[in-house]
Parts: sequence; C-alpha cells; structure tokens
Amino acid sequence: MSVHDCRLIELPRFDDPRGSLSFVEGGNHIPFDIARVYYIWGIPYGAERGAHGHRQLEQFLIPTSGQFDVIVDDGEEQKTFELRRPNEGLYISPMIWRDITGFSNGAVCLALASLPYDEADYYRDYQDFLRDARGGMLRR
Ligand code: T46
Repeated sequence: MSVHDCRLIELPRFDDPRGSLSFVEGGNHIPFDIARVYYIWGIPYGAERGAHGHRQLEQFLIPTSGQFDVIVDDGEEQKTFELRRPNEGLYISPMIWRDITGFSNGAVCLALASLPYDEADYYRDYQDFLRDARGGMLRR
C-alpha cells in the first residue's frame, strides 16, 4: 500500500431550494463495506488528530462541516489532501500513517470505517509503523 492508493472521491449531490444532499454507498462509491461510523467534532483551534496508522482498516473521511487537511504517509512518501467540500471525501488504505490538521472553526469529520473499533489494529508509535511499512525506512 502507498500514498498513491489514497484518493479523493467525489460523491453524488442533489441540490434544490431546500439545500443539498449527498450520500455514500459502501462497496459502490467507496471500495469497502461500512462496518462503523464515527465523527470528530468540537475541535479546539489548533488541535490535531490522528498521528497513527492502521494495519487492516480502510477509511473514508468526509468534511461534513468546515474543512481540514489530511497528511498521509506510507513510510516513504507523504501527500497532503485538502478536504474542503461535504460532497468529497478521502479514501485511506491500510498501512498509512495519517495526521489531521488545519481544522476550521466548527469543522466536523465524518469517518466511515471498514471494521469495528479494535485498538490492536492501530500503530500509535511512528517507529513501529515504519518497521512494518513500505520500505521500512527511518525518517522521523
Ligand atoms: C482515524 C482518525 C481519522 C473508540 O472507542 N471507538 C472508535 O470507533 C474510535 C474511532 C475511537 N475510540 C476511542 C479511542 C480513544 O480512546 O476514542 C478515543 C479517541 O480516539 P483517537 O485518539 O484514535 O482519535 P483520533 O481522532 O486521533 O483518530 C480517529 C480514529 O481513531 C482513527 O482511526 O483514522 O480518527
């Protein structure tokens, strides 16, 4: 897996005088079935989230309100994605370290995940992640 497997995916949108509606179908708009939904909100100015990797988990992050940036890292390369629109989300493949920064005031990050929560799936230490990641190079 590499940062090149991570990508922005545009979602359908229906606009009418009442506002807009977007939706996601697991296995259709995103390449996995959805086992879990969680959301991050009430984020104080300057706070950062993430700073971990996942062994198996696939995720899709949507800025349902506001905006933020996601820096993905496969142990060799990094790439920054700017999440700005509620009808566009970021697919993150397994074995990717992610840092989430630049939250705007009132931002909400909706996350669709391929598996139930399991702390054993996390790399919380970057050196541990690098040992198993692509190339296994020590860069931090
Ligand atoms: C990710 C980014 C985008 C649970 O009990 N169940 C859950 O489903 C989740 C996601 C978290 N938790 C607990 C575990 C921690 O005690 O909630 C606490 C905060 O979780 P964490 O520090 O991992 O939060 P973030 O925002 O740094 O990371 C989360 C996801 O954990 C992670 O998979 O990619 O959002």
